[in-house]
Amino acid sequence: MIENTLVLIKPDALQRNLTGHVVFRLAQAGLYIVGAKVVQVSDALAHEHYKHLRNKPFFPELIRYIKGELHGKLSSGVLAFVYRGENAVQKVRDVAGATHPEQADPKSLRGAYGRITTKGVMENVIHASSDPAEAQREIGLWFAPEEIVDLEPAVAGNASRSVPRKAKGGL
Ligand code: IDP
Ligand code: MG
Repeated sequence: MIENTLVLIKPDALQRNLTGHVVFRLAQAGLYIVGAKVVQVSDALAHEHYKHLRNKPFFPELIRYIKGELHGKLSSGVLAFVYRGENAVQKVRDVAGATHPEQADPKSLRGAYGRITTKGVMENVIHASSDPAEAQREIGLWFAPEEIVDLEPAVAGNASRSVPRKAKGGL
């Protein structure tokens, strides 16, 4: 089934210039981007996004993390994407790896680049929606409907070939 899912490149990944790597890995998984922007995360958005964790002891530090307050001025936002593709939610979770960086497969993004801070927050490179219902909720939080392009899979899959062909036709 073709699904949409939310991906956030978190401040730790921005600080370490991992964006290209993340985008490359998700393209290799056969997924394509239908929405993208840089976001300075407000307190309200951070709280709503992580509301399922509000009673956890690490919650205040998690809010500071996603708002970019732990990684310096140049990383004080996140990059937000909507990815689309067959089974997109699970595919992104697989590329991301387990939540806990030390338990994540070393070949996954979190296994390779994640860490646990001294305050106990898992800085794990990307956010990936956990299931299709959560993906829909999160995409609604981070994106307005008109910010998401209505690409069809066949068009996206042929994008690299169809662009020059169209260009020859005088576009
Ligand atoms: P997920 O990101 O794999 O879906 P969630 O349980 O939704 O995992 O947690 C959201 C984020 O909160 C994680 O990505 C991580 O940054 C942080 N986090 C989750 N569990 C813990 C924990 O036990 N200690 C510290 N930080 C955590
Ligand atoms: Mg989650």
